[in-house]
Amino acid sequence: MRSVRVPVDTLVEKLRTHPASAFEKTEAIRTLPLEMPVEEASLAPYLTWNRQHYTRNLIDKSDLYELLAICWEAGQSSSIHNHRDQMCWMAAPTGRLVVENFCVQFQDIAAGKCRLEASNTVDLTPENPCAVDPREPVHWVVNPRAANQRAVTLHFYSRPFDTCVVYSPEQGACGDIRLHYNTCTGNQ
Ligand code: 2CO
Ligand code: FE2
Repeated sequence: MRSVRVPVDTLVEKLRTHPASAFEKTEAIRTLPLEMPVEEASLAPYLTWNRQHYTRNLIDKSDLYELLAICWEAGQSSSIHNHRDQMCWMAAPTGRLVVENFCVQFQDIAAGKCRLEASNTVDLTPENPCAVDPREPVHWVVNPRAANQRAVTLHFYSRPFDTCVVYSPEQGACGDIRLHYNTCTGNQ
């Protein structure tokens, strides 16, 4: 059953009631985007667009989590990346994206070397929010060019998430990067 959409502020109020333990396993937050799907109009203050790269827009942040709105032009994708030892949940109030997961067969981050194998793909749509599997946390997110539409996704990260490892399976290379916000209009 689809629930009635709510303003993003209502979702934030609800998120803030969750104890630290809710952010340590996938279950509690996984169902939230289905129970409280977000009204697209309420995301307007957080939407920015860049033709070169998806944009990361902070909505809310505490010691326990951060919530971002990510804006994707048609054809944009993330790099292949991990979430370190943190949790990640994703919902798509607007758009139909694809998450492709990878299995890490070997990695030596200090040496910048890795071997990845493509695993499964999951649709990230309004009907199907996703939780990153902590046992297989490497993925990329694609807003397919063929979809021919902009997409807006909500990303819930357990604890503020400001670095990750990015991977190039073709080159067998990996390395740390820092993540930045394009906008920080939300509460911090
Ligand atoms: N993790 C990426 C980021 O925060 C977005 S893709 O899916 O999590 O930039
Ligand atoms: Fe991710």
